[in-house]
Amino acid sequence: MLLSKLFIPITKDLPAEAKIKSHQLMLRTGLIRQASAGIYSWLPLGFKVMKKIEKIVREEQNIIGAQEMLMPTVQSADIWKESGRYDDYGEEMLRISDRQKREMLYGPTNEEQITEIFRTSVKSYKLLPQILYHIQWKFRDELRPRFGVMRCREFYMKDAYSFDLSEDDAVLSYNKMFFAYLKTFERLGLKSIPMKADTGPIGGDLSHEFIILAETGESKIYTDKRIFDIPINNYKNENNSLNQMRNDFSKFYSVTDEKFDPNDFNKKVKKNDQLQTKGIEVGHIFYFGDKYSKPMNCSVDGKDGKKIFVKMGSYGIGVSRLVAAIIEAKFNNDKMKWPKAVSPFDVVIIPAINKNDNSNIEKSSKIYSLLKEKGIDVLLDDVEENISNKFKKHDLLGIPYQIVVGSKSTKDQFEFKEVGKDPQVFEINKIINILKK
Ligand code: 5CA
Repeated sequence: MLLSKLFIPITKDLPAEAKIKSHQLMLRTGLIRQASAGIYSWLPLGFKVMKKIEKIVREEQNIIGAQEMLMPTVQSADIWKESGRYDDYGEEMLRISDRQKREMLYGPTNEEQITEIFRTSVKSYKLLPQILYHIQWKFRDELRPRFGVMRCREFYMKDAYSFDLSEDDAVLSYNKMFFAYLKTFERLGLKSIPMKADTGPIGGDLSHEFIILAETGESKIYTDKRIFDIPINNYKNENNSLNQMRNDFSKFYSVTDEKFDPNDFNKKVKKNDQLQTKGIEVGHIFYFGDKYSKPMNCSVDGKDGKKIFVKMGSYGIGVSRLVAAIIEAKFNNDKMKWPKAVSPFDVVIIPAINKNDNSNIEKSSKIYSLLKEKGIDVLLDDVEENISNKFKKHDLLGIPYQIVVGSKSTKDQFEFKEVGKDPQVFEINKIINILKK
């Protein structure tokens, strides 16, 4: 892609409400545009990053055997009346009525909808366990939408739902999801910590939030630092290993402020290992047994023919929130570096453009074609602008690799730089090998 053709409307004047770095940067680099309070359009660059995040989330769900489907955004109020949540959910729920005056709503989450699907589809224990998920827009009429897509009203979420015959089986599903979340966030270049959490309007008695550390985070967290050293790559998606993983994590104190008890913290964690800081909740998992299956009459025939209410859990990842969360985690000293897995481009070519000499731009065009041929997603900064402005712009855009075509380049050697590291001069084939890795 040529930068001169790319649709990135850079906004210089930032709205007063853009208080945190990620919100400011997402507006400045044209990732999003506000449509109305807490509702955003995703422009090409932001949409591209979000789709890459979504792909990784999807792959890790599929690995643990979760099956993708798609439920609608608009739901009937009837199922929410059955579960008892229609009134409980309060003003956060966007309620609508159709032309027949039927009560509808824009889904804030999908426990009721999936339970309705399950109860009319599955009658026998033989089909259990099941984990179903979708990646879909949600709407929550937040009292104070803020920080851009971090806490907005319309957001993109992966939500999964597990169905099991017994509580023991349900814990296995919970553990699989716990594992998938650790893997997902790791692939996104993030260090996530699972923390015991409250269940809020979703309900149930077992719950973990997955938090990434960031000063601007809304969640206060209290943890034992040693939890960072747990080698998550040692665990496998197999029951014993997953049990071991949960045991290992539960050895370390790690809670959000709702569950915080200072006496407990001081008793269980040595002063040197204590960490009190802030973080961003990027995922949240719940086990709630028959909280929905019972009132909604979602049961299967067990081995002995007796009816069993299925035991359920739900598991969310804030896909759109993650775009902002990654920026918060990776922005440092006015420089941005996207993790390679989700960067809007693999590499940017930055030629020093000289009005009287076309040679840099010609060399750049050649490398550009070559990289494209090799399947590398490359951006060429063909905008006529002085080189120091270009560098400033790319500090914000955060593409992880740069090829600088200027005084240090020869016919086939160019300055190659991984953001945050010193530049080196390499032959183009070596650059291609690094980018292909
Ligand atoms: N039904 C459960 C699990 S599927 C559920 O809805 N959980 S949740 O309320 O915790 O939301 C899941 C994830 O969505 C959160 O961890 C967060 O990353 C994201 N999220 C929640 N509310 C918002 C919001 N207002 N703006 C952006 N992302 C949000």
